Amino acid sequence: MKKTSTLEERIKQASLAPMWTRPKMLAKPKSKCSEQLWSFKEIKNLLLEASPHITPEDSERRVLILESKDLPESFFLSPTLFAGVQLLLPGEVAAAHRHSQAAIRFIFEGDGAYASVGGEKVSLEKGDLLINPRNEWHDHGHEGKIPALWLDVLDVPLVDVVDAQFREWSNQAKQEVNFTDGHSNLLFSNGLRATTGELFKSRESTHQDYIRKYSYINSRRTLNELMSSKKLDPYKGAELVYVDPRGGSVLPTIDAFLQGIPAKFSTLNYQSTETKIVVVAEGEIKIVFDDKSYILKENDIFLIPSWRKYSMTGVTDAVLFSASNKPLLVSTGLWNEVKA
Ligand code: 1HN
Repeated sequence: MKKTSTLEERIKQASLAPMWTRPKMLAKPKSKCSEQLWSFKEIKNLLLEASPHITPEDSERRVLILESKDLPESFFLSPTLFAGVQLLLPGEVAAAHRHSQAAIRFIFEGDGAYASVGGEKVSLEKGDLLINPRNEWHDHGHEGKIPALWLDVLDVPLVDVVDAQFREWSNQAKQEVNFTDGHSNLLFSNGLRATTGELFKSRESTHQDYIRKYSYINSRRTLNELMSSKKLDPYKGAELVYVDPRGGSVLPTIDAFLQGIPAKFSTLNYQSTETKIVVVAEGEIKIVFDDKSYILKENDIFLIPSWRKYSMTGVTDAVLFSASNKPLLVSTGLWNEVKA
């Protein structure tokens, strides 16, 4: 006799799922990843050990991925961000390609390295921030003497989840240099903005002009000026956001910040829906949660997940670089913060 299937089985066979068995929605965010600290020294040593075996030709790039311990095998830092540390040795070239994932890079060390982004060749020094919009050609090279290391932050997981990956290799390892270092900075400086040329195009168009590099020397001068005003914010100390001079964040999905925390200054408790990756550019800080605290030394990297309440204290005078998915939250109405 034919066994009649249960209601549950027939629902499943019809490619349906009963919502009445689904976990209830969360009352507040509970991040899929917890906070996490990476030691720069450890990453650098592992990359140097790997370097004789892995060349930039073998791998797309010589990168150690900062993979959240809560997202094993995902290759992701968080549900929307990818982060990795890249090593390029003197004389090496990381060949030109482009893709629909957008990137920023923050330089740890390695004077003499350069990046060509959208035809402009920019030199890289400690603390510089590099912008690599979606679908923009880029290659890296190194004409200096010491290994170059930088942090890559990309919106890879987001591009993955919306099924919008595109990638292309160039037939030339190094792209033609059309503009020398400083071209894009000059076009946007002195309180002027071009109305002719490429600059008037919308940020969605490719091969537009934008600032390739925010040099640390300049950003640090602005931060000094803000800190010398002695009006520190109780939740942030002194903070600057890097902006696209045409308006808004440096990338549609990623914001970047530079923050000063003086020695012994403690910020008040703060939480928000952004997921933030923090790098200590100078000095040493302590990050305190209600159940744990962490000490971060120069170049160390830290992940602050959504809705985790924290405060920061300068162990010494400290400067922090950070990047977050805030623009994504703001543009979708999901930005939320609590100053407690
Ligand atoms: C990429 O193109 C680079 O160009 C670095 O240096 C890291 C991670 C995922 C996807 C593309 C680079 C990357 C990447």
